[in-house]
Amino acid sequence: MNFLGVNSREEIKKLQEKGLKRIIDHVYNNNTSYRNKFDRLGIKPSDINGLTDIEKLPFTTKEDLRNNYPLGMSCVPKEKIMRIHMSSGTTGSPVLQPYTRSDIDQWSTTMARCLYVAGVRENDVMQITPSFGLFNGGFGFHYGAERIGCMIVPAGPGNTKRQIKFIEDFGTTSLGSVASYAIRIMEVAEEEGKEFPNLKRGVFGAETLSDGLRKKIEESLGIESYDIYGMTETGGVGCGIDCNCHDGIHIWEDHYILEVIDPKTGEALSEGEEGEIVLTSFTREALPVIRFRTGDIASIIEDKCDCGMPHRRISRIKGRVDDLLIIKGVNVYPSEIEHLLCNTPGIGNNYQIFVKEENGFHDLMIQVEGNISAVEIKKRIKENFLFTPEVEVLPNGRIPRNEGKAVRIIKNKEV
Ligand code: DLL
Repeated sequence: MNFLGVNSREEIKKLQEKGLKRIIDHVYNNNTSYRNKFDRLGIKPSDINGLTDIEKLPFTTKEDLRNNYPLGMSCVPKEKIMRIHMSSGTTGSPVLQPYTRSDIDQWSTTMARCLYVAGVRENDVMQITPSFGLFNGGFGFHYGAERIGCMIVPAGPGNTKRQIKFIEDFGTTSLGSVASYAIRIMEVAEEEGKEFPNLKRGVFGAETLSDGLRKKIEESLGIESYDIYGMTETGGVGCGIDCNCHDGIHIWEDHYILEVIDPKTGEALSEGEEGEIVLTSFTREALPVIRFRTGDIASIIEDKCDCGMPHRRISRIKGRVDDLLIIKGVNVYPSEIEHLLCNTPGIGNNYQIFVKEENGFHDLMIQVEGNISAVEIKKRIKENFLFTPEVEVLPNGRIPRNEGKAVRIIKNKEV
């Protein structure tokens, strides 16, 4: 089976041009919410004749999807829907993504490609630790691994000692995980003095993981790790992954049109400029998103990758637009603080940042675990970011661990 799909940029461009036109017809003709939005702006499907016309189209936001909960943005009759997935978010209605048979096939194709690029083959054993439920992670890994034909251990999250036993008992070669759960597996394996000679790779995503922490996990578990990207709105995990050059995440451009915009003005940015990732899922049927504002910050990498794949890359996700902290006039993403903490000897793998926000400015209190003085950490942060936060060093095990995504940024709460 050809897991890699396309071979050249010309092929991608042709698919995108045809795909954009087809998907605009589809959403306009089959969904009143999309049609009303286009009509209000005086846009007709016949106005979209080439890729550059995409800029005429309005963005789709999380709010649009929330406001149309449950199936107000679906473009197919309910009988065609075979599945739903959902992300709860922190406020308001959940965001729901319906899938037709064709969407599940598209998902299997893109996820199989991700796993293939990470080196997963038929003779591998893939242990899937994200949950199988409304969260898309577990099923996404499952469909990809099933398409490849490897042995699947659908462990789901939690019970880390049992996960470790499974890795040993089944000779797991490939671990799929939400990034912070990989940290948990590493910690418990270290506590128990376990080594995993069969384990070759980890496919981690769903949240930012600094290079420092990624390296620690790789060294401790003896694996190569891959950064997989995706979200509920675009049809789940699997929009892209880094290849073994590990220099940015390839986005599968035969399924997604990639743009980067200035999050404040909405204007398109050039390759190399950092901004908000915008994706159009032009091969999906039930709920294709048109110019979806992901809220994720990254930039498009200009050069062609040494691996030879024609799909462009984005830099690792730096954080979310609303994660940006402004402290004494300095703009910083929590992932940059994480990177510094990971490269500071004596600090453990878990941290929490408590943020107090007043009039758009932030004050920080950072909690870490480890054997290091708060004064030393403050000094390092001051040297790198020119501000001094409050710092508290706790004994190991005091910061709560999660089985899903970690809660690392806590806003406006008294400690
Ligand atoms: O987190 C999908 C996923 C599952 C990806 C398992 C990877 C592994 P949602 O719950 O809808 O879906 O959350 C999507 O998670 O907009 C990003 O902010 C963040 N995210 C996803 N992948 C990465 C990544 C899943 N590799 C939101 N690096 C996205 C950083 C990521 N953040």
